[in-house]
Amino acid sequence: MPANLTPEYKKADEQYRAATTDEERLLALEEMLRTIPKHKGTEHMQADIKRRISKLRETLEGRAKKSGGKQTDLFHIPKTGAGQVALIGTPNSGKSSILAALTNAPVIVADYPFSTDKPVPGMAPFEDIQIQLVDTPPITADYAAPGQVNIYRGADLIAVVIDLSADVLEQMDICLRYLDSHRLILDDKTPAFTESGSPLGRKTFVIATKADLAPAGTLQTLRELTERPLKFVEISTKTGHNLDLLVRRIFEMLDVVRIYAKKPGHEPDFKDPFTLPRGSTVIDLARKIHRDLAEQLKFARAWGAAGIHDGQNVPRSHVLSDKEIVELHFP
Ligand SMILES: Nc1nc2c(ncn2[C@@H]2O[C@H](COP(=O)(O)OP(=O)(O)O)[C@@H](O)[C@H]2O)c(=O)[nH]1
Ligand SMILES: [Mg+2]
Repeated sequence: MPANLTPEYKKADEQYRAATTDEERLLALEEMLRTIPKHKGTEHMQADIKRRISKLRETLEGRAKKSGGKQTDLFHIPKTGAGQVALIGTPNSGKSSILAALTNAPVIVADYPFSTDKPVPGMAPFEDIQIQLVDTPPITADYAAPGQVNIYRGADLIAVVIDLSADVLEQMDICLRYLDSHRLILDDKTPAFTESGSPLGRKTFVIATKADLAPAGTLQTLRELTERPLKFVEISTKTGHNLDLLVRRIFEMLDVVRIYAKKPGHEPDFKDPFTLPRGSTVIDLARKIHRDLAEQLKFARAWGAAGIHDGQNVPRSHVLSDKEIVELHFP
């Protein structure tokens, strides 16, 4: 290797060697391409990385076609609801108990380690929407199921589950190391996207659980000694402490808006709101509701948005706010 390679490049190169799936290999290669010093001396290497990237892309696309779009990967959980939150934690940290407390998912809660061997999704209700939580196999300092990283790559939000009655610093270290080694933590040190636009990190927060068993001051110590600017929510699934707050915080972190669609001449549909990323506009909503018709949208009216009168006409570029009612008019 030429001596002038940067630490970032070397890190990406290590990630490439440590990768366990082709998706991860692709991400690492893209990162290598992004970080390699661009000069004459590395031209061969750049060309080689590009060649490997296009070969991997072909393999992955071929695989996707073969499976007819159907997902056969055990570690891919199709998204439903307003957002997907994947849990991560060491054995017995209390992950399955969180799903058992908030969803109807058939999880096994047990006081022996490794009782969860594949991801299990469940839906947690929040007001008038559902949020998808995914229980996962535990990770340890030197083991995670091969392919498990795909759960986290596919999720909107990652929840690090820490058992407040056990060694909190060790658990935190194991989880953050794992997420870091896969470049899954979103902070100002990690770029959000690879050169070709694949998102790298995921928003991450901490569920500090078993508060009923925690020695006083444990959460405080954990907060102070965690060098990342992570949000913490303290709960107990045993007593129900802060379970409602947890779901609310998750909703806030998902950063989506709920929109009640209304057909002209009808009442709004309050039962089944559409959810879109905050910042979405009227035309984004139209695309979500009527993929083929969206571009023909004539006009829209909105109720309950800041700065407009109820029922006022709004342009395609109107930015939607949470709980707004929108009526779309097509020719
Ligand atoms: N006291 C108490 N025990 C809990 C709590 N959450 C989980 N547990 C217990 O911790 C053990 C491991 O929980 P489990 O959810 O299976 O952990 P997982 O391995 O991370 O899925 C079980 O015996 C649970 O009953 C809690 O909030 N308080
Ligand atoms: Mg479990």
